[in-house]
Amino acid sequence: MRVDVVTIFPEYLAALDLSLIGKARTAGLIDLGVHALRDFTHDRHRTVDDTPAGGGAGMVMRPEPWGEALDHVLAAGRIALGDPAAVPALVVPSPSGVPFTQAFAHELAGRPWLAFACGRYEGIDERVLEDAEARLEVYPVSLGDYVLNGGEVAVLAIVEAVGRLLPGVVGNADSLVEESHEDGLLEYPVYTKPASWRGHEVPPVLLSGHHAEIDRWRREQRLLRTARRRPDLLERLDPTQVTSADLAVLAGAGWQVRSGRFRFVPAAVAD
Ligand code: JCZ
Repeated sequence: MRVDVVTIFPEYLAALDLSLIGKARTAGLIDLGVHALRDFTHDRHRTVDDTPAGGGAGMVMRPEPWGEALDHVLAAGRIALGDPAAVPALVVPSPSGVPFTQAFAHELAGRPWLAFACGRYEGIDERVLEDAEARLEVYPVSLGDYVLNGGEVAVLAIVEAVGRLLPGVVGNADSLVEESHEDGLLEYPVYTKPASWRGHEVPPVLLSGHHAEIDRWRREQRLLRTARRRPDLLERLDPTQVTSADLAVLAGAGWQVRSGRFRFVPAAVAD
């Protein structure tokens, strides 16, 4: 997969030299191009920002360097890929974007070419996205409902989430399937040795050697943890896709099926 990133802080992307993604690059599975936005300015001060039209706080990224940078990414990537008609998906991190999910990571992992535009300040002049839409698919994405200072940290997260899904990047295929967010439930808690530590015990069932019981216990932990921490995920779960044992576990935690969805039904209070 070809990945291009445009940023005013190319050093930020040095983290992609490390660990899993670094190995994927060394193995030739990911070809990363990092581009400094200021290289596409023409003034003495290499200016990338200006005051917002209509007034207001902060500064906005000027369109001209972005236009030239994206033109360059398109031309350089087509040469690198040896395909003069290739088109990248352009991902633009923004707190106003569509939520980034594991499903979207899978979708991006199926593409041969991703480009990322890292904004700073109050964001990028909207016309840059409008102009790009005429040539490529543009995806404004949000990592979550909190505000970062720029798109770089979001790009690190997205490239890691997508990169580890590429064939050959994560060694053990099972570790990709058995994960939170792959089937709508959170993962079960994990433990290692020693069996007793600071008075906290590994749950005895995990040391029992009864594989069927261990599987049952882990399933129950996933259901209860999801109900407690992420009720929004439970509400999206299809009740027809779970077992009657699952229904009993959830009912014990106050979750019942109403109109074909899981709903939390508080226990009636005696008077
Ligand atoms: C550019 N500020 C790009 C994305 N989920 C999320 N939170 N914050 C961002 C983000 C913030 C930014 C820019 C300037 C992304």
